[in-house]
Amino acid sequence: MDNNSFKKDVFQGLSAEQKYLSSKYFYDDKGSRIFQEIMQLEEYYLPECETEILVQQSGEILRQIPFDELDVIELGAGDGSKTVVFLEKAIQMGKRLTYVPMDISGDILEANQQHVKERLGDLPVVPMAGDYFVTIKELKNREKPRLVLFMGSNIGNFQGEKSIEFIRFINEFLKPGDFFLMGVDLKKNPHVIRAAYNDEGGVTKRFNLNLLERVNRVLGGDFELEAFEHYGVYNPLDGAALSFLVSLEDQDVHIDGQQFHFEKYETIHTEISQKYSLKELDQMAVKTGFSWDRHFTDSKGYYSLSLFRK
Ligand code: AVJ
Repeated sequence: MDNNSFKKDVFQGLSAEQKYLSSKYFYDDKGSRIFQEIMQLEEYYLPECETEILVQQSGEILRQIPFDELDVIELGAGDGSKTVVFLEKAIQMGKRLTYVPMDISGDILEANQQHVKERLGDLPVVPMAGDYFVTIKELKNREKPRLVLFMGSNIGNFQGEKSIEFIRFINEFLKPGDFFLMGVDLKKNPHVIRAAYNDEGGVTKRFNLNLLERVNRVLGGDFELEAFEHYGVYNPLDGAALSFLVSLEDQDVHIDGQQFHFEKYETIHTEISQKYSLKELDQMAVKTGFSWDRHFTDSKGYYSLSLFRK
């Protein structure tokens, strides 16, 4: 991530009427490590649900996909530790795959390749580091049928129409008959969702505050971390879990010669984690140009792997 665009985004976000910082900046080395901790939390049910579906239903998902040979393209692949379960099943079923993991971080893609090598030996892997909006275009001329994976409920970070635009972008990349498999956190008991973003141990708080630390580290800011608090809410009316940082004092912060004023209890909006119902997902599939969809949910009904076909 280059510091100039980070700085530009931070200045823009902190100058807005309602201050905001983009959740994409959570994931520097430290933030990525804290996110690994979040994934181990009792309260943060998402990874466990997704793994349950992959372990128990990969075969059923793959039976919907009638290709013997295909490219499996994963956006934001991370270390691939969960995806191997799915890839392994596909190979067992006799499918000839090429796995194309994409991620911003080249380092994590190396870990990904290690994982895949250990578990799946000679599976052809074509890792692509960089912004997937850019790198995916390089695949346009490949002939084989496609399955695009977008796991981990990352779709939740897109606000409103942005999620529709994103899925349309995937749809435009696909050829008729191709598939898109997306991990989605579902609407459920609001207490359960609220707790997932307000863990007892304060890991989510550290994750959120790391954004300010990153501004201090990288842009030479002087945020006092003790003067800000984490606040997570879930609103059942629209299914949005929102995270904020709350200024506990009337204070000024300086970043590279620029001053930003915070009134007492003024907030910085840092993340949206949108939750969906299966009905809403059906509507999204239609809106984004898919003609068929099917949902694979965990035993609690907390989470869905939703398969869309063009
Ligand atoms: C990685 C975007 C799915 O929104 O649940 C976890 C990130 N934020 N705890 C989510 C996150 C706070 C996570 N996603």
